[in-house]
Amino acid sequence: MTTALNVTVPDLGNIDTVTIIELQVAPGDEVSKDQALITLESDKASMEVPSPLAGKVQNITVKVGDKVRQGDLVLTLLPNESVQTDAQVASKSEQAPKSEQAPPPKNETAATQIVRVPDIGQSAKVDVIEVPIKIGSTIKKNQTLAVLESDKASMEIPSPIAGVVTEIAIKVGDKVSQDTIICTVETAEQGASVAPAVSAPAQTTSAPPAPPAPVQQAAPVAAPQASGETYASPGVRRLARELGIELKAITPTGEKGRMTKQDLNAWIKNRMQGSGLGIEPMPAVDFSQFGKIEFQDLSRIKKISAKFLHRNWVNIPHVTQFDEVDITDLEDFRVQHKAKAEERGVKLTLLVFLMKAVVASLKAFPPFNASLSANGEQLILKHYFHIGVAVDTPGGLVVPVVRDVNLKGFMELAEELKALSAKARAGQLTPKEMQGSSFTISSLGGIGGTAFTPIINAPDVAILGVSKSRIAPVFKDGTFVPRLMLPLSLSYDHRVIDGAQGAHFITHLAEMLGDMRQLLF
Ligand code: CAO
Repeated sequence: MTTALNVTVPDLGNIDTVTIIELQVAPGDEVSKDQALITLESDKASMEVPSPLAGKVQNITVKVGDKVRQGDLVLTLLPNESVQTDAQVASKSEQAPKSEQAPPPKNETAATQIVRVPDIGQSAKVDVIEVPIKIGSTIKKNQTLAVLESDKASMEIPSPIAGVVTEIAIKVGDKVSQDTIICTVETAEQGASVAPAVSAPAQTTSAPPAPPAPVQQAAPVAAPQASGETYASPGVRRLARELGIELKAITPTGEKGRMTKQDLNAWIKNRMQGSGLGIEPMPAVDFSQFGKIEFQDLSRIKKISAKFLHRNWVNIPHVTQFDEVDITDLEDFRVQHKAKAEERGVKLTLLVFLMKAVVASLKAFPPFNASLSANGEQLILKHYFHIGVAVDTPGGLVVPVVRDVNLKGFMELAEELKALSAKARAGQLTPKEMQGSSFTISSLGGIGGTAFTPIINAPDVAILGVSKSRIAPVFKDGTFVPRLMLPLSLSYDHRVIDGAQGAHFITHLAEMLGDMRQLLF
């Protein structure tokens, strides 16, 4: 039987407590050996707790924000291969023996300070992954001079002094260890005092460097706001580096301006979506610079529909055909039968007549009652007539489907529409009730507007937008007469339907709505 393994906080050197700043795994996740599980941070540096073995995360006993000490349990792991011990497994940091001291650069002067790599808590050489300074840069005290990364942690090396960088001794890709010279800094004051993490001042060129500082004094992570640097865990930095991504391009959302893995993933996703079209993604704008703002979460439905609407909008070449239909006689008929419908507890609105008229036009023009095959080479013609109806709900737009509209009468449709829209507004529609449409109607007629361009509810190939009817003068039999005109906006997929078919369809629909008796044929 596989024994669960306790993974604990590793040796933290001289650091007493650290904060959990990121959980990189969740219960149930399969992890490989050495995969980062959790990111810890002191006020000086961040480090990752690697998985001691390959296996499955069973339980996580800490959460982001928790303060932990060396030996504290962070999670339990079910190893892939059974282990013979129930001892706790902790990732051990190697103790840091003093490394050899590099000689100081030749051009030291009395006002020049040499800055060296402090005690980084390990003897092995680590990678230089960023050198965010240039020769001639004026730097502040605590400004990051270099970012170093081992396979367990990344750390930013702050400048112990303010001044001007006169020489840089390292570059990205170099391997460094304690006391490697980073740069020389010309200070404002001669003989200015240096932090313990830094070598002795230049006037003591021949003297050995000052003893390296303990790790907690050596590697404070510069606050991003203060230094303009990016604040990210080693895993995020590593991934960004592997993918050639400049972390500075990404807006961090983590605590204290920290770049999280989610920030990086969201940025990559956004780029992928954007680059698929060959266009730049939307830039992140800090609107607070222009005035007071607040954040409001989008509703769940809005988030879901946003994806589908965007997908449909960019994937389908839309054409929208507009028309105005004379529904004067239809409205008379509707008003005549309204009371009868009310007796049955339903509202006989224009929508049910539109649904029936649309079915007649779909029968006359089968490509409108179809979907394009996934490879784009075939039209799938449907012999059923299920009509999607866009319903505005407090949570956002949903599209329940009324099935077999061709087989149902006006009253039955009115009843079904009433039930479906009530369910939609109560957020009780089942996924099945929103699937299988062959054509969709989006009616904004009860609200207003003269026309709009509806987005096709793929895999449908067309959608009918309906705006508010109004009395307008129509020239008929040699004179202007007041008629009730209904604006229609038909969007169709131009890969499937050409302009002439679009115009034929809407003209046919106008005829049906103009004289509903034609539905009998
Ligand atoms: N012109 C003028 N009046 C209209 C009309 C039109 N085209 N369509 C409906 N009306 C009237 C109705 O007759 C009703 O009037 P009374 O209250 O005086 O009887 C009133 O407007 C309200 O109608 P309704 O909205 O209750 O009923 P409906 O059958 O027309 O529509 C439904 C039902 C569910 C489609 C609708 O309520 C709705 O949610 N529409 C919004 C759909 C939407 O958001 N689409 C946008 C998608 S793209 O983002």
